[in-house]
Amino acid sequence: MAFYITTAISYVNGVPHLGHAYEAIATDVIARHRRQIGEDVFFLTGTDEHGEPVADAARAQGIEPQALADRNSARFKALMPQLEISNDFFIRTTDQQHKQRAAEVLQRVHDRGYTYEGTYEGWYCPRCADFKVENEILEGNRCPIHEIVLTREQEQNWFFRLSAFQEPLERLYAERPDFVMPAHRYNEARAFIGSGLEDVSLTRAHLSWGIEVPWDRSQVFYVWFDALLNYYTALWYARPGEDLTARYWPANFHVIGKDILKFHTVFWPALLMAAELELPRHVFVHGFLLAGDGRKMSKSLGNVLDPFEVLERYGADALRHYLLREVSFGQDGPVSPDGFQARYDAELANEYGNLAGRTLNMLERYCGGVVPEVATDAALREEFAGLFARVDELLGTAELSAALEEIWRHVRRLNRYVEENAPWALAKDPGRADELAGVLASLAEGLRAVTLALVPYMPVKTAALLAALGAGEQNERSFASHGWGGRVSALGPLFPKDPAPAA
Ligand code: ME8
Repeated sequence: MAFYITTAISYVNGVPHLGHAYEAIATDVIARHRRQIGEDVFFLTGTDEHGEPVADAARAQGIEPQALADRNSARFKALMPQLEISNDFFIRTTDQQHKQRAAEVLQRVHDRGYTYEGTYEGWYCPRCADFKVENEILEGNRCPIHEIVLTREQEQNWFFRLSAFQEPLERLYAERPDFVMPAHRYNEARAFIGSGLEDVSLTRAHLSWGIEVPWDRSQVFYVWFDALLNYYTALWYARPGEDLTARYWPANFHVIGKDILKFHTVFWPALLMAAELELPRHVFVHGFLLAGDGRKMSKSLGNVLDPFEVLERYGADALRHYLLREVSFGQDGPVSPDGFQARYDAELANEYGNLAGRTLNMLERYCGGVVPEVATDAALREEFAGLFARVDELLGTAELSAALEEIWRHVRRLNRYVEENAPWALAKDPGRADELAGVLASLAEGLRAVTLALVPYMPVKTAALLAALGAGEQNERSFASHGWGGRVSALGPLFPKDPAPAA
């Protein structure tokens, strides 16, 4: 089964920050989970390189927009392997093929009568590259996101007949209550549509940094239409010599932040309808990571927390775990170095790391380094019975934190199982050797099960642990009734306390 998932594509007027990392990580967890259950996944991410914000930032630095885009796009691209992101392609909207394909789609929208020439006048935020409607504007004519003063803009350009899609969009929302998730974002999008759609400007006359409008060379496309189409154009050229569109279109999941809801839940489906293309199955809207000061973390507010420091010292898995554990996915939530440290120590070093360490040690010490091939504990098996089904169900609706909580409950259960059964005491009594073998087979199997469930979240450490457990080939997503006889090998602390920075 094909499964196509995307992140938003990042603006290259700035450099990557924790919010970008968060979105990529969350999307990656879903992609890895789908691969794990055997689906044919295509995972897209990339950079959004045209438009006013990039042109302005380049001008301020005295360089060409293309030079700025090249430099910053490379930083976003380099971040992906550092975060262990398993994207299949990295699109840049300055790619020649994207420009060609996007222009073709927009030409079709024009040919089908959904554009017209007009004069646009409104309050404009150059950072958002967006005109603001009256009820969004803050006091003193300021942008609700960037808090900078908006400018009054007027120009002749081409309009997209968004209003023609009022009824089709209302029908879409009535028929598909899971089109936008979570539910409060669906309600927000539906309310926006319900308040009445106005046509929107599709092109820009005063800007040259963009995709040329094929039927009017004096204009370039408004960056949002160019950017949204990345989800479609990428499939056409991501794999040289092969067009993946039929295989993966439409997208199953677009993962985006709440500030770009309107574009993805209103403009995007309308644009696809205008171009006669199939609509995505779901748009998942996540919240914002907030800085200590409680505001959105963003480059323009200058309160960015650097993910690179955490990565350098603790590695990608620890960051991935922290972000998805700390902030309930779909909500806003604060993140901080102290919060990271507390969770790292309590959950990774103590709970999971210790469980792994002592299980491996006891297998070595009491079982000659082999997972006993005996029956596992029936009661524990019962408690693990629903784990994978529940994780699959939660991840199916992008409830990443809830699924992780479900897994973590089982990690804690295994630590209690160790305490309850005290294998070190059993080992002192030769008459209880069978009991000891059963306990350690159960622990090994429990550890294998939670670790397999954690693979999408922590791909590096889980691979190392599964290998050390001699369970590298044991991909069965269930709690087996027997130990598998794997040969255990030594593994240093999975999550060492106070690790030294990587060399
Ligand atoms: O919006 N917490 O690009 P972008 C969580 N180019 N997510 C955050 C965040 C934070 N503090 N800050 C930003 C754009 N994001 C457009 C998208 S898609 C066709 C074009 C999220 O670089 C933000 O919500 O400003 C968005 O989903 C993504 O990072 C890229 O933001």
